[in-house]
Amino acid sequence: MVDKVLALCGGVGGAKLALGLNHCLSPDQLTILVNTADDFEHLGLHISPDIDTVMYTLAGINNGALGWGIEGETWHCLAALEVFGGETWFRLGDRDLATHLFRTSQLKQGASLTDITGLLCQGLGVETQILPMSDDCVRTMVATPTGEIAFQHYFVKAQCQPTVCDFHFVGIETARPNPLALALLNDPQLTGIIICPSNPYVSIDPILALDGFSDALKQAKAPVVAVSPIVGGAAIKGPTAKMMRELSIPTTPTAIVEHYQGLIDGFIFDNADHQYKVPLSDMHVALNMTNTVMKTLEDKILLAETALTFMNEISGQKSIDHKNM
Ligand code: FO1
Repeated sequence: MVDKVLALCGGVGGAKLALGLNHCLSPDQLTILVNTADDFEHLGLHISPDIDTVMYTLAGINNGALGWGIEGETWHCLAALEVFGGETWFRLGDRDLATHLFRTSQLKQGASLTDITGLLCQGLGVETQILPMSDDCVRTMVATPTGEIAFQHYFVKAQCQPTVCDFHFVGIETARPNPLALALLNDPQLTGIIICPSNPYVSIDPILALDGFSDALKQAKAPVVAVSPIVGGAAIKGPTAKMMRELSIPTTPTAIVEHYQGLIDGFIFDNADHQYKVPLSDMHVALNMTNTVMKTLEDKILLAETALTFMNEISGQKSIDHKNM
């Protein structure tokens, strides 16, 4: 029996599982807490890439080919900007621009990112609650051998080419976690927390690094289940595996469990990584091996169902452990 679920999520990979969960759960059962450390100000606009990817995915209008932005997008504004020699390395589509214009104008009028995201979701017909990890400003900086660069400059402008030495989340010391997410972690009706297969280092870590969030996660009575973003030594999408190699972290599911050690109760990894079953079984987390590659909607729903069933299976054990603490 599932009451309420909190999913922690970044952009593209995480949004796929979020869509599967959205099919399995009703809007009052699912809350998606999204990384906002990728946010940045561009051409005077506040862009929240991961929130937009999750929001467009749940609204059924995401651009499947690009992985971000809106399906059937036009680029007239970008083309006109190019004529003036304006910055076009970060491609803002015509329809997508409306999201950023609305968000930016609302922020200027004093609304919170949480409330604005709620209004955007309402406009797009998304009933599930999508929450920014914080209403305060946190920005990922990427340390490279030639100095620190802002995340979107690394990811989009430099196409993830620079070698990664470290990450630094500017503003993390003072940013407060979203109070609605903290309240949910304490809600007796919370059945489980799912860490989507997003990049652990730049999508999930900023959420976990928010003041008090990891402690609240550890104290939650509901089990925490993570889905591996690594399959067969590679990441399905994005630079996770490249980052791991550059940080001298093995691109294995065991390295992902080590990263989340002390926080997670269960771990879902791919059939392709069956050779890690033995080392993983020594790591004090419940294990579930399945297909985690989400190509079709059916794959997303199946993985979501597997995660929810697995979460229920281990929730009994966690409540016994809590009583004995
Ligand atoms: N990603 C790109 O690779 N190139 C782009 O031009 C680009 C534009 C863009 C515009 C709005 C938006 O919400 C996201 C956009 N993204 C683009 C995706 C995004 O920057 C990254 O995928 C995430 O930050 C990583 O999670």
